[in-house]
Amino acid sequence: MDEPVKLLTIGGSDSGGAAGVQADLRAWAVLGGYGMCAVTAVTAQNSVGVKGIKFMSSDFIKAQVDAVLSDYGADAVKTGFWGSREIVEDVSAWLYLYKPPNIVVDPVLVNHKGEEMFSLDVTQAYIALLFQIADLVTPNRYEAELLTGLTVKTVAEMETAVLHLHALGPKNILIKGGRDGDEIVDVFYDGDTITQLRSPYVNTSNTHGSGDTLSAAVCYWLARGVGMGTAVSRAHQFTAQAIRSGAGWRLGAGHGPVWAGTKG
Ligand code: PXL
Repeated sequence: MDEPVKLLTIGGSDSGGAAGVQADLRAWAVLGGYGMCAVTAVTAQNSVGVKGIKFMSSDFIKAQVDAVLSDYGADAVKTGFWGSREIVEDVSAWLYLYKPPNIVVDPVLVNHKGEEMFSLDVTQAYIALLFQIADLVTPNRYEAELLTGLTVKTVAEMETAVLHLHALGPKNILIKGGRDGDEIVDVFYDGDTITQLRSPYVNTSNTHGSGDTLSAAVCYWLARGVGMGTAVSRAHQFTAQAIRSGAGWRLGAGHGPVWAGTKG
């Protein structure tokens, strides 16, 4: 048997199954990777909103990371919903210790409505610690604004922002979820060349989990060793397909999920 790549997500649980570790593990199962998870927080949420959040202690998050990295190891790691300075400081220390390859940092800081989720010290800790070990950071445009202080709306502004974000330390930057007329645009910068990734805009509110699916898919392809540019481009296509597949689904009364799986 060809052994599946080993992937670890360190992020939050979404009881609604759309985002967070549920989205990551689903994307990895569909793609053919072996997914592991260290849960940072448990959320009570559905398509309408987040009803509650309980953070795990950073000691217990570290225990989960330690358990899997000291035994299974990982070919790539994704970070998601961390949400407190203490967690960023304590858990990134564990990543500095184990030095897993292919660290993808999804800086979950602003929700899809553009509302900041945590206090500024969390953003600062991301830049000081996680950005310095990240192979790739994948903000949405609101997160790019928070992290750079710039306005990030147009594709030209996304192209300026990737340069600013790269100067903060990460090896590669992908700003996701831009819009240009009838296309969705992600902007990728590898420290050398800026690349636009485009796919047709799909008129649906079922985009919950799209960012997680994208960064999880990049993580998978990095673990497969295809190289950053190819990983980002395949992940963009995978996510566009997941948005198309979930577009007509009526699940809940609000912001529905993307669907990276198959039917039946
Ligand atoms: O999509 C970002 C995200 C990550 N992790 C958790 C979430 C969300 C957004 O809802 O709930 C747990």
